[in-house]
Amino acid sequence: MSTSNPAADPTAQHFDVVVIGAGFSGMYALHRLRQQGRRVVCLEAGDGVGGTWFWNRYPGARVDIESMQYSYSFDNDLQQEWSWSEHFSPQPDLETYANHVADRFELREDIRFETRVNELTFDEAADEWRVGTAQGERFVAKYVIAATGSLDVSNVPEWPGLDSFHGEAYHTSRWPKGGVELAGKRVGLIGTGSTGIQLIPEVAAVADHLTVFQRTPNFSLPSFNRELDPEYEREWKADYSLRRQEVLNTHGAVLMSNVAEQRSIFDYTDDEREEVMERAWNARNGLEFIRTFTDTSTDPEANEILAEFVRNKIRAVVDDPETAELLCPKTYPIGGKRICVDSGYYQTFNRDNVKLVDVRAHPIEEVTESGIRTDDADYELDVIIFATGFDAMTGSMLKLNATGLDGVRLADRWADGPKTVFGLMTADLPNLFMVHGPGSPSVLAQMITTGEWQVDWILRTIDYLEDHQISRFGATSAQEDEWATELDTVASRTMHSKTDSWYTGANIPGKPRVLLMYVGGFERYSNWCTRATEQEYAEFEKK
Ligand code: N01
Repeated sequence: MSTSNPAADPTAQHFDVVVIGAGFSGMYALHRLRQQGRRVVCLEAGDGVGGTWFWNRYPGARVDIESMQYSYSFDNDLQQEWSWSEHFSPQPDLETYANHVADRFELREDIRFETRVNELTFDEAADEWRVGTAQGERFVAKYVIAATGSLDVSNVPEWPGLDSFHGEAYHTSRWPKGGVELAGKRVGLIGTGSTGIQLIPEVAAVADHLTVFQRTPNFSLPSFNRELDPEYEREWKADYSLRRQEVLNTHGAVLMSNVAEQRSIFDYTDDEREEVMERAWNARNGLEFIRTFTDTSTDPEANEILAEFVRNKIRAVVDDPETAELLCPKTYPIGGKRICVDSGYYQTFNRDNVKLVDVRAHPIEEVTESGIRTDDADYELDVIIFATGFDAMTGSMLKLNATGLDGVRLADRWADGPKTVFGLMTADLPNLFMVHGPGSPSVLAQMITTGEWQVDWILRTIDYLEDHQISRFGATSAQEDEWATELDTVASRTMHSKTDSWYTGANIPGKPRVLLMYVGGFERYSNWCTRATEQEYAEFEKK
């Protein structure tokens, strides 16, 4: 590989590739680049590996994809020897797994922990990136791979008085490693997304009192989490490699069980479809329930039938009818926002120590010294938990403060929403690759396996560039336009773009409203990327 010139910046540390982030994709990129003999360093802001599963350590944090699938596929010995304890892994198991992988492949020696990248500048004279960190270190590399995560930058709304609160306050994605003592305390929790829904039952079980501040209710399905069935594990391991391949030919990079009827909801009489929905509900397959019929994600009338079935499940669990109605989503289609899965969420509202507050009707006005003030009441609290989500998909990229060709800032290029090619590259920032970037399937496909796939695409591309002695490689605006057209084409078939959520940036005031991920399915996505490789990157700019 043509390496960078140390004489140009003698105090900087020089590498072929800088990988940003030691989550699952960053760790895999590091491993493969080392195998290829590249000089590589991985810069990680945290003091441990695992990315999302390092930061989000709140009680109840758990993945909603089954453990046998939500794991690395790149090493057969690893996948045969590793055993998961639960069907859906909790955060501690995922963090343990990430640490095991880091140790097994001796990754730590090339990871710089507690090193947050806060500046990326492309040096046009040398065709290499200058990388600065908050700790004052400087790195230089021809290539940068940003494996910075889709959900990394926490969102805490700017309520007046935030700093005045005398109690403890935590955002769920920065939960202290030692845990938080909640016993005997009055806790207020804001937010009822996937995170809040997982955390609320755990808090209610230990706190003296829990007040849940809900603005928009979510559809949540029971996870039916359980110990991993050894027979099921044996079946998977017997043909793991084949199944991993099959996964890549599916929409969400997940193999589904066979409960889905794969027919229109209107093919059934009212009674028949109740029976089909009941069977799918009881099949204990978590998120799969939403795929029971072919048309509920595209036809509003079909969607409403499924939504009402789920609302009736909520009404059947929650004792107080007023609370039950508040918990029933009625303003958007089921599946428009990301579906949640839970362990006892709705049951929690039958407890005497839990109160649901509707902050749509009575918005939070300020945080006070002693709690939260809405427009009609004061809530005295010892602890406030912000389960208020993330500046998703673009937040972590923009935090890198990247500047590309002709001094163009990424923040300016993306001022009206991100523009990318396959979510892997963006014009004017050559030699910079993203994993799970905006415009890729990211959170809509199983992220470990598709992260491996994207890293493989990037590494194949780097091989090509080195073999052909190309020093500068970048996407063009014309390609971005073409990809934007494809993004719009597939988006128009779903309800995501019509629903306000973090998928569309609608959760962050002032953020452009754009559907941030590719909803055409992983198989279709990977065909686009593979075609580009087969055509020897004909549309990309090369120098
Ligand atoms: O974040 P969210 P999350 N006033 O943005 C509320 C993944 N994940 O951390 O809907 C009052 O979904 C906001 O209300 P509203 C998964 O992909 C996965 O929960 O904007 N409330 C909402 O209720 C998930 O989708 C897993 O009206 C305010 C909540 O805060 C993604 O992470 C587990 C407010 C934020 O919900 C994000 O989930 C956990 C305000 N000003 C997370 N601002 C699993 O694998 C925000 N809210 C299972």
